[in-house]
Amino acid sequence: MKKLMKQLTTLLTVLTFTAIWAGPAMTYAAAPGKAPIEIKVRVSEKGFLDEKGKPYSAKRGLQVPKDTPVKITFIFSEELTSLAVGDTHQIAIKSEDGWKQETGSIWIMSREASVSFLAGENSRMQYRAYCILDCIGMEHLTNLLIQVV
Ligand SMILES: [Cu+2]
Repeated sequence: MKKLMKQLTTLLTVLTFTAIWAGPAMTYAAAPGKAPIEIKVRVSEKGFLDEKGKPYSAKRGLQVPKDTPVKITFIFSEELTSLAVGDTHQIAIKSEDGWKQETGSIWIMSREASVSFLAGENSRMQYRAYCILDCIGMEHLTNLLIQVV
């Protein structure tokens, strides 16, 4: 009896791992040929900035190709001379249908956090990224538009 229980436990463990590994594989199978893209976005009291430090705005957002696995990495980029260097940010990304994901928090000692999603999944056309914590400059961290093209 004990031996049978042990075998069952082993079987369950194997099944669990199979499910974990099969999950992401199936997501990618739905989008054959589309290579994943990674976008880095800097976060500071000035707002969301591109890798060169140029701000995103209502008129200047991100565009991601449909059916492409997208990873957006947010990078804590406060200047050391600013009070905001003591801040913590945490970014949520939300779509028009209510789908939402949150990054971990980013701060001076842990500067990067990401969200990953399949662009355009369930007919989503647009996403919006914003900071969900009280921070200096939070009025500039309310509206990074990500459009599916
Ligand atoms: Cu913030």
